[in-house]
Amino acid sequence: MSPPATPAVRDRLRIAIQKSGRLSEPARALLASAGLSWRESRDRLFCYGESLPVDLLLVRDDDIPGLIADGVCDLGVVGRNVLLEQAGERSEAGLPPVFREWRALGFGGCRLSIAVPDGWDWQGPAQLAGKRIATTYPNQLRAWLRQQQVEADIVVLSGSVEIAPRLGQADAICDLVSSGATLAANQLKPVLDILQSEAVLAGPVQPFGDVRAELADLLLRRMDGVLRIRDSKLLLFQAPREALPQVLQLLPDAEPPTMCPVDGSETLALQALCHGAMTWQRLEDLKRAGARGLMVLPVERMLA
Ligand code: PRT
Ligand code: ZN
Repeated sequence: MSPPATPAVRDRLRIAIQKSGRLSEPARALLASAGLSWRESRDRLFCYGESLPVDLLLVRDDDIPGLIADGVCDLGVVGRNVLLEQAGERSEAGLPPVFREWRALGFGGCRLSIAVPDGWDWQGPAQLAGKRIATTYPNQLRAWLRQQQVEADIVVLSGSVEIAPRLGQADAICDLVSSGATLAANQLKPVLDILQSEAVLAGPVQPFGDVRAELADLLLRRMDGVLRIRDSKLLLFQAPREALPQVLQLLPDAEPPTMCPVDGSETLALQALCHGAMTWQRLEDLKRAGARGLMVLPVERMLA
């Protein structure tokens, strides 16, 4: 099915996600774990929601804020870096804000960083005065330079920013970094992060005034449930009552555990929802503290 030509479909919610790229699979997985399923269309630009009246639009990530601004879609999954850049562009043009971050989603993490040639002896932002900085994020860079009261030339590129210093187009760059391997391969080093980014759920500044408000609420509640327990595990074990203080000390990230005595003895059976990583090291420490029969179970859903 193709999207209707007119933007207003007011009884269904439309979410834009990246068609292909770093955020597309995790975005789909998150929405699917919130209970959404779709009928895929042949052109794969529009997926009709089957389990709920929530449809997907598959687009380039850069188009998502504009689609929300134009009312073509209601929500979108996009990098904070893209959202803020386009918000900055609107603000520079004197336009009012129309989209904003609704939720951080915990994947697609990266930093928007200033990077300089390896040979620079970095002293601080003042060193960028009068220099040329290449970026695809001119609005965020401009705002940051203004904040630092540094005047520099912004060289706007559409890609391959990391080779600009080698090509003599710029002295430094401002680009996304995750592992840092790309910078290292280009004899650059990150010296400052101007933004911590990750994928976010973006939506309009104004709340929906129709049935989409309820759909968005439902979706948010389910997504919050999924996000809250993303790294959580259910830990089951037994422990003698007197070992409890030492054992619980090793579970600072756990919700208050459920406990019950085993056959009226001084041994307790416990179950605790733990939010941090349950490594082998941790299990061995728990065993040393007196826990027995430790079992780590995955948690799929939680409704508080
Ligand atoms: O086709 P479309 O326009 O939809 O995709 P795209 O190519 O613009 O986006 P894509 O899929 O590359 O990135 C989508 C989003 O993923 C970005 O907007 C960020 O929010 C997030 N993200 C997370 C990243 C990175 N990590 C990342 N490392 N986006 C880009 N990079 C690039 C970076 O620009 C640099 O070239 O990876 C390189 C650096 O990686 P490291 O690991 O070598 O440091
Ligand atoms: Zn893009």
